[in-house]
Amino acid sequence: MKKTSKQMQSLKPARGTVEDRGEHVGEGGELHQVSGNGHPPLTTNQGVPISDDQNSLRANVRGPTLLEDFILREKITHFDHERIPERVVHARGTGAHGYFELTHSLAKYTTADVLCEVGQKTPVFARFSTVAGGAGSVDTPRDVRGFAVKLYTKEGNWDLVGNNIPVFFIQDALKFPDLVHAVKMEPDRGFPQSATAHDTFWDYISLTPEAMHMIMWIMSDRTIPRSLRMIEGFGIHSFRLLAGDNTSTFVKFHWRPKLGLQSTTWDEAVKLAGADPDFHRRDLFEAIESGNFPEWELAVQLFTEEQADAFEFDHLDATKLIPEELVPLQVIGRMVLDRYPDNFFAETEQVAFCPSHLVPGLDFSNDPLLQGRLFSYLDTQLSRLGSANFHQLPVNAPKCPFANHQRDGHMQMQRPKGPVAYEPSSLQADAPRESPQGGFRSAPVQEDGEKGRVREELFADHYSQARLFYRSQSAIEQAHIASALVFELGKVVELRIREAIVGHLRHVDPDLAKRVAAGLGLAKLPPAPPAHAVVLDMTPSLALQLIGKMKDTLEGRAVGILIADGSDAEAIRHIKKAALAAGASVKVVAPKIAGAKLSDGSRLAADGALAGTPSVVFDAVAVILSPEGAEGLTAEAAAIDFVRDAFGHLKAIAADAGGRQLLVAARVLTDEAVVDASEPAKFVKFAKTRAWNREPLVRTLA
Ligand code: HDE
Repeated sequence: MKKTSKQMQSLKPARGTVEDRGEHVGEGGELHQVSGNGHPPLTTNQGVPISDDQNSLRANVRGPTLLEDFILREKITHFDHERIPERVVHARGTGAHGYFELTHSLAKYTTADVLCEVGQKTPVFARFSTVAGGAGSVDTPRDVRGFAVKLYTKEGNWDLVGNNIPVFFIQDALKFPDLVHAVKMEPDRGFPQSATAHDTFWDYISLTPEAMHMIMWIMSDRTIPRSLRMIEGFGIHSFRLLAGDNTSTFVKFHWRPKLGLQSTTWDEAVKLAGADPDFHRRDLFEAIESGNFPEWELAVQLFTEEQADAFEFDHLDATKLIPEELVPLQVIGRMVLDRYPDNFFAETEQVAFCPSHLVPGLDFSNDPLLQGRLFSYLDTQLSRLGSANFHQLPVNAPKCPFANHQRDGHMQMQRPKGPVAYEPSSLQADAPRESPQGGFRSAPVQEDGEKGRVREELFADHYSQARLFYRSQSAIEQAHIASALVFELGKVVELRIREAIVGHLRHVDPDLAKRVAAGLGLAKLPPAPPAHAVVLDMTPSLALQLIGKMKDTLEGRAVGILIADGSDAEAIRHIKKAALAAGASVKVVAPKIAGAKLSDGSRLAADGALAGTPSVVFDAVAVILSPEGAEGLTAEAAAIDFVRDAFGHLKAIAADAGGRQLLVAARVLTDEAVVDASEPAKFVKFAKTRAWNREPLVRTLA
C-alpha cells in the first residue's frame, strides 16, 4: 500500500547519535527531543515555548509538584476535556471527503443548482456508521449502516442523511426513543453492546408489527457488509423537488456502489470482529490512500402526487419502499471519495448532519418520521458539540458565503463587523437581507383535515412489503434470513417473545415461519396475531436481492497468499500477478512477519504474520507451501483455521502440492472453487464470487 507523505515523514528512520539529532537524555534517563531541523517549537496554548515537556515543576528533585506549574495544569486540563458525548445512535463511524458530480440535469423539476448544472462538482463529506454500538464498538456487527452525505453546494449545505436500507423500523418519530432504548445495551446489565440479539429488542419488535419489513432487511446479509464501499445508501423518506413555477415532484434518493454489493457470511462477520475490529474503517482508509477511490452513483425515483395516490401503500410511510419496477431509477450523478480526513476527531467526530439542511429547490414531505427528524438532529448537535456555533467548525461550515444576525454564544469564531445585528435595519450598507428570488421556499401545499394524534389507514399494512422482500430473495438469501432469525431469537431468553415473532412471520411467509420454528425447536407453530390489513402478494422485485446485485469482480477485494520457508517463488508470482491484474490487492501472510525464504533463495517480506492475519480479512486465498513448510504448519492452529475458515466462508482457494497437504490436514473438502495454484486464471474466476453451492456442505441453514 502507498504510504501518505505524512506517514513517510513520520517513518523516516532517525539517524546519528542522540546529540546529532538534537536530542538529549535527562538526569533520570528520559529522552528530550529539541526543536529545529524542521520541528517547530512546542508551545503552550498561549504560544509560550516549552523548555521541558518531560518533567513537571517540582519543589526539589524528590519534592512535591508545585501548583504554579501552569504548563502541567494546562496540558492535563485540556486532556481531561478531550472527549465529547458520543452520538446517541450511529456513534461508531468513519468518513471521507470527496465530490459529487452531476451527470444528468433535473432542471425540469427543480431549481436546486446542485442538481441542474451537468458537470458541476460539489464537494462532499460522507460518514458511514453502525447504529447500535458505542464509539468504541466493532465494525462488523449485524446492524444497519448509516450513510450520511453533506454536500457543500453553492446555495448552502444539503445533508442527505440516510441508511443502507431503504425502509425503517417505525412510522412515527415519537417512537424512536423507545426503539433505540430497546436495541441498545439493556440498562440494568450494560450489555449486549452493539447487538439486536437480546430480549429487549425482540420484545419491542414483537409488539411493533410495523417493524416486520425492516426486520426482513436487517436479518438479510445487507447488515453484514464486506466493505462500506459495497453498500447502497437510501434517503428513505420521500422529499420534494421544487421547480421555478412551484410545481413539485416527489423524489427518493438512492446511492449505488460502483463495486457492486457484497456481504460477508455471518460466521465471518463474527470472527472479523475479533481479528480486526476496525475492518471497515481500515478498508476505507487503505482504499483511499492507495488511490482506489470509492464511488457511488446517485439515482432518483421521481413520481407525482397523482401516481402516489395510485400506489397500494402510502409513500409517506417509512416502513414502505417503492419497487423499482413501479418507479424506475434514473441515474443523475456520481460521488467519489478521494480524501481521508486529516484528523478523525476534527472532521469525522465533529461533523454534524441534519436532515433539515436542504437547499432552495428541495423540500420535505409529510412523512411523520422525517418530520420528527427535522427537530432531533439540531437538538442533539447542541448537546453533543456543546455550542450553538457548531456550524462554524470547518467540516460543518458551508463553502459558500453565509451571513445573518445570529450572534455570540460559546466558541464564537466569527468577527462580524459593524453595529447592526438585527433587521430590518438602516444603519449599515452591507447588512445581510432577504432574497425573495432564489431564497429557500416551501412547496405551496394545501393542508386541511382534522388535527389529532392519528395515523393513516394504509399505514396498517405491516406485512405485505415484508412478504415482498422475503419472496424476492434467492433461495440462499432466504436461508440466510431464516438462519439469522433463528440465531437472534435463540439469544432471546423469554420463550414467549420467540413465539410471538414466529407468529408475525406466519403473515410474512408461512414457510419462513415453519423454518424458524423448526430451527428454534418449537413444539408447534405459535398462533399469528391479528393482521390489521389484508396481506398482499406484490410482484417480486429482483432489485431487492443482494447476491443478484453482487458483481463478479476482484476490484476492491483482497487476496491473501499464505507462504512459509521454501514456498515456490514462481507460483507466488503468478498468483499475485493474476490477482493484481484483476484489480485485487494482494497481501502475503507468513508464520513470521519478517517473511520467508523462497525456493529460489530470495526473501519475501510478509504483510501480516499468520497469528494476526486470519483468512477472514481476505476475499480469496492462495496457499503456496513446500512439503516441509506444509509439514510445519499442520501443527499450527492458525494455519489450520486459515484454510478451514476460507473454505467455510465460501472463498476460492488456490493451492499447490504443499498447500493441498495443509488442506488435507485441516480436513478441508474440495470443490470447483478449490483450484490448483498452477491455474491462476481459474483461481481469479472463482475468487470473483463466493462458492454459494458449497454452503450446505459446511453448515446447516434454517
Ligand atoms: Fe437518525 N439520528 N434518527 N435516522 N441518523 C441521529 O443525530 C433520529 C433515522 C441517521 O454520521 C442523531 O448526530 C430520529 C432514519 C444517520 O453523524 C439523532 C429518528 C435514518 C445518523 C437522530 C431517526 C437515520 C443519524 C444521533 C426517527 C435514515 C448519523 C447523533 C424519527 C434515513 C449521522 C446525531 C452521522 C443520527 C435522530 C431515524 C439516519 C439523535 C429522532 C429513518 C445516518 O439526532
